[in-house]
Amino acid sequence: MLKNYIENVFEKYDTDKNGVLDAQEMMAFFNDLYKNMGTENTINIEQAKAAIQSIDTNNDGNVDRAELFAAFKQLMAAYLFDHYLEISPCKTSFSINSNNSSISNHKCNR
Ligand SMILES: [Ca+2]
Ligand SMILES: [Ca+2]
Repeated sequence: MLKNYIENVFEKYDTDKNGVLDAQEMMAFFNDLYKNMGTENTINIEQAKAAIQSIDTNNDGNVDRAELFAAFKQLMAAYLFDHYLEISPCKTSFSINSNNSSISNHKCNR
């Protein structure tokens, strides 16, 4: 389901057909997404670049299918947690501090 969606996104927004979304293409994608959600929000090229940076795991400056897939999975998980289960994933994750071997609850910074 999500995979098909990702394919459609690339079909539509990867306008130069090089298999990755660059900042221009991401900007078009996000702005259409906002329009479909009925919000007046738009993002500019700088915001598109920042968005790419946050999901660009191999740091090539572009978003490939796997990166977009991972980003959407995270987004949807966060959304589901927030809206349906009313617990945020960041509230339920713990980390072990190797310095003093304490276990700390992650603070939600969203
Ligand atoms: Ca492209
Ligand atoms: Ca990349």
